[in-house]
Amino acid sequence: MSTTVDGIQFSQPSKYVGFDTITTQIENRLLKKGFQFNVMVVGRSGLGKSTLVNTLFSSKLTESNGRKLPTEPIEKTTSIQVSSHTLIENNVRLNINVIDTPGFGDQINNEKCWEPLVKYIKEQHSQYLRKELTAQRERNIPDSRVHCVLYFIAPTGKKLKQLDIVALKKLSEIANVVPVIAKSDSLTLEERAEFKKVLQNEFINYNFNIYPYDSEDLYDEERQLNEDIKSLIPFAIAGSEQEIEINGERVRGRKSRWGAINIEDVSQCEFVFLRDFLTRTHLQDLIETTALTHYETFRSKQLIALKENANPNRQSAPIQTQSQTQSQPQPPTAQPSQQDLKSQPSQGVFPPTSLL
Ligand SMILES: Nc1nc2c(ncn2[C@@H]2O[C@H](COP(=O)(O)OP(=O)(O)O)[C@@H](O)[C@H]2O)c(=O)[nH]1
Ligand SMILES: [Mg+2]
Repeated sequence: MSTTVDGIQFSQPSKYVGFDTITTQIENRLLKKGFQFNVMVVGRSGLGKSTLVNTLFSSKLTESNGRKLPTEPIEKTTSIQVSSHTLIENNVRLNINVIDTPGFGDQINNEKCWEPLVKYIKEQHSQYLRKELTAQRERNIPDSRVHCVLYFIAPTGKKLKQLDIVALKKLSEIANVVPVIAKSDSLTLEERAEFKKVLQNEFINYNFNIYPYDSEDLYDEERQLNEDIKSLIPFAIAGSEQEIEINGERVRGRKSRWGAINIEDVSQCEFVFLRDFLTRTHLQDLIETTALTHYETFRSKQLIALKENANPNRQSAPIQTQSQTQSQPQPPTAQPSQQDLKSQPSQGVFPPTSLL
């Protein structure tokens, strides 16, 4: 029996062929390979970044003791520390890289402390591109591209600081940024709702490109889910690696000045929304959007710039030097500026002429 829709003939084989197992075949192959998820945590020290990562994956992925005394030295610049872990749940292997950024926002002058983060993200794109362009490229190129930046905002109740404005702008141009209100248990529910409104307005005013993005490819229910998530962002979270007893039940929680809170109770804190968003509904989308949007943008800019450089008769303006670009901080704009575009090759991120 066959039917024709829009000129395409649909028919069912007269006996079972078995190609419907292709989804299982794909699944088996993916299971064998495992999944790679790279998450960067950004925010001043002591905002609970390490605690949250450990709480999210219910595992000790990183040391979460913060700086305990004011006398403890702080990092002189933003440093980057990557730790790798493999988690297994029902046969699914998830390799997680946690990219910690100690020292971010901890200096007296924090003007440029976002630069090492942007450089790191671009370097991972650049490394991937280099591997992709070699003649004998690997079948599975190791993926160190940053799939998600969790950006921790201090629970001040006030408008964004200059550092947050610039860092959020720069990071959201090149990666999936998910802002969170850190340690939200230090605010009352009313203060929290008010603060969230302030921040949502700030995001609109500064035109940040916050994940998840609108796309024409989404089904209606996916679009609705994204709308719901956008209304929650920035998630007001609290993390805890400890269990406490509330009403005779042992739950993951913390004792705060408002009493004890169960961080898995959505009426008290939005940790569960964040966890479901990152792991249960958008994990694959974060990975895919990094590859298909952020990396793709980087890749095409690099290849266009390379082509222009290779053509001595090109008409375009000369590429600017690093010192020129650094001395002119850019006002926040929605799209990467022309200057960003031209300046990338000169930042030494990607010198692959010899590879082509
Ligand atoms: N009140 C509160 N304290 C937290 C929270 N998360 C972490 N902490 C505490 O804050 C301190 C610093 O946490 P840590 O995760 O090391 O911060 P990091 O420097 O941002 O990685 C530790 O004493 C944590 O127990 C939270 O959500 N609420
Ligand atoms: Mg830490």
